[in-house]
Amino acid sequence: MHDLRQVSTLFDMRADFVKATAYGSGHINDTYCAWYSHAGSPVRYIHQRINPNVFNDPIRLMENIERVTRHSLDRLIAENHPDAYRRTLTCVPARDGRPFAIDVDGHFWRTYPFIERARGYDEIESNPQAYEAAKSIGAFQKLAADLPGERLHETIPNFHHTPKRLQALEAAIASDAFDRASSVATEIEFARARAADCPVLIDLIDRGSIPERVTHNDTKLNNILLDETTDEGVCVIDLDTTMPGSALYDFGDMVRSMVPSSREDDGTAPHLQVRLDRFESLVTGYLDSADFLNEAEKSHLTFSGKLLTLECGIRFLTDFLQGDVYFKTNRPQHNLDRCRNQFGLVLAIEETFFEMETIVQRALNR
Ligand code: ADP
Ligand code: GN1
Ligand code: MG
Repeated sequence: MHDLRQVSTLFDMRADFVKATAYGSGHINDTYCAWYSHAGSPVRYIHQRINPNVFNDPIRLMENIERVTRHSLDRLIAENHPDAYRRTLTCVPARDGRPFAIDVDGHFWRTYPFIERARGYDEIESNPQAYEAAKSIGAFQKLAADLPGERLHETIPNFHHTPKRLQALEAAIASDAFDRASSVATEIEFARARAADCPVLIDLIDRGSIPERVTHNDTKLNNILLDETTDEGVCVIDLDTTMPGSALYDFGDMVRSMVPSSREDDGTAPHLQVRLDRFESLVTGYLDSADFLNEAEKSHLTFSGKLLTLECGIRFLTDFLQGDVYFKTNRPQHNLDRCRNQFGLVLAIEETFFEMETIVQRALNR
């Protein structure tokens, strides 16, 4: 636990610090919810320590986030949105005016207003949630498409370069630093058997068939806050990986997190299934806002779900072999369970691929 009272002094809070607790279930950053008294009224903020093992250039990362969130806010205000500061993250400035602060240990921190009356879900509960979340991501991509200025920084280069993710797995198998490779022979075999899938999207991007867009790149359900009473999409959060990418990375990662019949870390899920009803809601919600997709993008929607799930499973397996250094874990085989779950979902998608395609076609032809 960091000294959050101390952290709070680094920002221009204009409110009295009361208390803070660790918050959320993100796998990457250290997130705290802090209560303040603002001229006597209770108000909450999020203080977040940026994970230095994952992001090696926090200044550029925050430059991206500052640009994207200002652009969203400007748009919302121009539209006279009554809820503008709840519909986008906004950076609370540090004492020196920058959108981040550095503590005595050299850690980078940022502060956001807490988005109230909204929730992020680790596990989906209903079809309207899939519809709303996906609609929010389509809208986010649309808004990001007219972000003025230079190309955003790549905060994690090759983040969704699936062949490189497979290479990283091979390197982890070769070094086998924790002597775990023999215990995961089945999972290694599963990944290797799908090597031919890995370059499909990257090749289409390289050939120019799929355009580069500004995308979020980490669109799992709990990174989209939904209104706690209506389920309406309220705010897209976790903007660390918002950078040049493919719309299909965002769509595929939503499939990964919203269609399975189990939690991401349930490694023993028997007969993990694709919930086709969830998938239909997801596709419909996404297409209702993402009205800019080209033919190559449209024809790879289902495939992107399979690929992003495979890629994520490969990343969990790699981290397991490397001694659990990237994703936060809270039990010894946590990453392995996550990997098994993702690979179970890949299989389920393979088995229902044609039904999923039919749903996509139906949604496109509405
Ligand atoms: P990580 O990169 O570790 O996933 P996130 O930015 O996603 O970090 O934050 C972790 C969790 O904290 C989110 O899933 C969400 O539940 C919560 N959270 C983050 N920012 C806010 C915010 N501004 N308002 C409310 N909840 C937030
Ligand atoms: C991480 O940060 P979080 O928990 O929202 C990861 C994603 C993975 C996801 C798997 C920066 O997302 O890429 O898909 O875990 N984020 C980063 O749950 O690596
Ligand atoms: Mg997150």
